[in-house]
Amino acid sequence: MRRRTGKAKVLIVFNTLFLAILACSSLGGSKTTDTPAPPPASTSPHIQATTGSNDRGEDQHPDATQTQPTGNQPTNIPPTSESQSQPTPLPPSSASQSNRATEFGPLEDWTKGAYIGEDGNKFADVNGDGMADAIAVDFTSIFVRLSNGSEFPLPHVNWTNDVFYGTRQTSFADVTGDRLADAIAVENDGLYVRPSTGSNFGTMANWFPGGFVGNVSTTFVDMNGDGKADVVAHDEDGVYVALSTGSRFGPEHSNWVPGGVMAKYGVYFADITGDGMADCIAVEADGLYVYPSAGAGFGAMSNWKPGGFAGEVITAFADVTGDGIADAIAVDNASVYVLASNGSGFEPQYEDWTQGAYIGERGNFFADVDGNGKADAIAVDWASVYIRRATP
Ligand SMILES: [Ca+2]
Ligand SMILES: [Ca+2]
Ligand SMILES: [Ca+2]
Ligand SMILES: [Ca+2]
Repeated sequence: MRRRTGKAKVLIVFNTLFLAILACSSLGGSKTTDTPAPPPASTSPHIQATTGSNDRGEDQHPDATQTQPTGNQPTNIPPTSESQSQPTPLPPSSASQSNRATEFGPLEDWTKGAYIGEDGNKFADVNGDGMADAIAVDFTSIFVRLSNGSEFPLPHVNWTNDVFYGTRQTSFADVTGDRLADAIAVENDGLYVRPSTGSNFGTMANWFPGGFVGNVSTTFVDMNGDGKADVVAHDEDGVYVALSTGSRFGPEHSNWVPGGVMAKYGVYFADITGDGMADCIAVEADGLYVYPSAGAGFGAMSNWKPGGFAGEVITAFADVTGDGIADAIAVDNASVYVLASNGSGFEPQYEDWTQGAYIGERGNFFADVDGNGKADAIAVDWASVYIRRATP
């Protein structure tokens, strides 16, 4: 990870030509992109082209709650359209789906129209009211539509009034510890942060001069439980962690998994033990291998789910049950399944929380948009942003 030679500056307006082209097709002050023919999937080939970096490796998407755009399936596919095409390690046949305490409720349209960021959509609570907001990262600015608990109403507000995105990735996490999610632009030469003021993203600072980027993924999550999101750079040979001081990362950092950990269905970082410190979960075909965080390193690894649990579309980790412990979520072509964590293991049975397909054309996300303490299921389509709330 870090080393890196890049010199790309976040604010450099590169690729003017491309931007100009984009300008024609988007913006207009309104995030109402008018649904062009989707060539979605990978958000930004043009961005990579400008980095001058060639060691991107297998970029996976970072946060459990922020996932890669998926495919071309419409949201809200009726339960009948199950496609069995892909192999999944998923739902162990023994499982049953009875007695759900919670599930994802009816489909709700929260934007009433297209809301798509040129460089992706993200969901994080940027104003600290406990409800995750809808963020559209454009190449010109970052726009926010605050949640009011039942929708993401207009207006969409420009929170940067300037170009701010990372050529490697743009993330949102509370790195300062005030419960407001901040904007982070990941560049090869640094981690640029603009802290949320509650109504915009403030002054930019480089929180890790020299750069700190994972070849596999770069994730911002609280690893030591102090309320400030730290940075995790996942490389083939290790999981490098640099803690947040509240005003920068590191500079000390260490490899929490010497020798490295890689997994067929991805490696994720989320607090599945419920102690406030994010753990490392390696999703393999034969299990969910958990490395519990001890604050300055991981404790002994163990397989929490022999038999495996992974999604055909994506696998994610978020607290959908509302007990403060992140749960495992598998988005399959046929349905969305939840495997709840009890803090020391996963429940024996997974549950079907949607009773039918629920796949966003531009990605599935899990975040608590209505502030009831349970992460909700978000599907970003070309036409709108849909929510199915974790209820009750
Ligand atoms: Ca909010
Ligand atoms: Ca921390
Ligand atoms: Ca939970
Ligand atoms: Ca919720």
